[in-house]
Amino acid sequence: MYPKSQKLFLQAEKIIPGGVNSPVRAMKTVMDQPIFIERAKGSRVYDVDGNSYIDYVGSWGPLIIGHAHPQIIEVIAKTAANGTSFGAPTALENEMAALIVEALPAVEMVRMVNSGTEAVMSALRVARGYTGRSKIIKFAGCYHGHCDSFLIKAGSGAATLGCPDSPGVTEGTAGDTIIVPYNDLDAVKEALELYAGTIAAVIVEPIAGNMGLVLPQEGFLEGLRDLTSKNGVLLIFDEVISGFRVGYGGAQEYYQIKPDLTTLGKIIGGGLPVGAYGGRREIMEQVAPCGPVYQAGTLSGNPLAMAVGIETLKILKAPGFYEKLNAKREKLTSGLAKKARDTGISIQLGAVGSMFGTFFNLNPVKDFAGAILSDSSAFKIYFLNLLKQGIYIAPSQFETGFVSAAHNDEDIEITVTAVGQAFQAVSNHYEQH
Ligand code: KE4
Repeated sequence: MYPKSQKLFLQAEKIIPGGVNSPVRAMKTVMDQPIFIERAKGSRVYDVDGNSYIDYVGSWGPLIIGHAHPQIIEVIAKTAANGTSFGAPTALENEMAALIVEALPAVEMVRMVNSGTEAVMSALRVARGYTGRSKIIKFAGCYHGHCDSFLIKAGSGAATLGCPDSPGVTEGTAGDTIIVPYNDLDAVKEALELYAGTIAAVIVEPIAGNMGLVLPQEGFLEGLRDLTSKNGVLLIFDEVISGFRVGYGGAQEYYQIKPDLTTLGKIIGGGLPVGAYGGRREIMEQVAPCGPVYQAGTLSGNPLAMAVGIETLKILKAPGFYEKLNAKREKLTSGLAKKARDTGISIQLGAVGSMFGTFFNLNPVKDFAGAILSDSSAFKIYFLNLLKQGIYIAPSQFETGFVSAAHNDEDIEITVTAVGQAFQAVSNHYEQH
């Protein structure tokens, strides 16, 4: 099935750790070797062996308008013709900053960086600099990039590979990170009391997309906002996934909560390397050269990423964009739910905006402890069966699926049919064992 991918992987393994430039791409828990993608267009990706797939990974979220969108290709060519990076301010950065500030209710000032990790790492430093406090509360199963302070009970690739706590993170660093279960306000309250006066911030994925898809329970986010305000602790919404995904105003508009700081990535770069962090003016004015908290980057706000991000946001801003996109996802997930009922498979199906997730689990999943009880062998059968049918979902139970504007009715119908067969394969597996 994948001889050319296999050959490329053997070469890659010799000179790139694990043969990949990001662990979760290794597909380690579901395949002997990853598939190498050659190209993509619209809702489809094509591997080096000529196989075509309807894509629900979307490069882990950025490709909300689909692959190789004509307007994106055009703006890259036009911008590149004027040079790729100057290390000096450009008008494009003003335009991107203005779009973000206008879109996100809680962001008065924003700094561009080059990845989600860099955005979160910088937001943490500002929070510590602004409050003069060291500790941070994060939620088990949430993933905030690979900065040391967050590689503790982390989700996504860290959870997939079973190393939610990474070697190389020092005791001192780990000691400043307090872990509590997602959706557990009592645990947050207890931690705030126990470490009163030492906590700089609580960071949360307002929609958890890195332990599979886990939605905030009624009152959870409001409770976080209330508890942090009462304790002089900053609330950081990590919207690297949810920003411009669940709506043009992200999760903070969707749930009507105003965090103190917001981190962004993925969609705002439209597939080019980008990240951003922003929030209340009095906090962001602490950032150098305006204030004393240092943060810098050679390629931060580079013209290509800005131009692609701006073009992407212009497309997202069009009236009716999200209604149309979310209706596609609704059609998909109602089809999946029906197939699960028809097959008698017990799945927990989560969905919000154009995000969706399936746990092979008898019980609703509200936190990481629940997510890891899901049946990973069933997920492997499901993933492989779908891949063979030309449907590409994230190769990990601890990720989220994304529908793009490029997915059409036929894609959704093909996918629902394929999922029915994949559920049947899982059901057959259960019957035989
Ligand atoms: P990056 O440094 O990978 O651009 O962003 C880190 C990050 C921060 N916050 C959230 C909520 C994130 O989901 C991420 C990165 N997401 C993963 C997939 N869920 C990236 C995929 C990968 O690691 O290859």
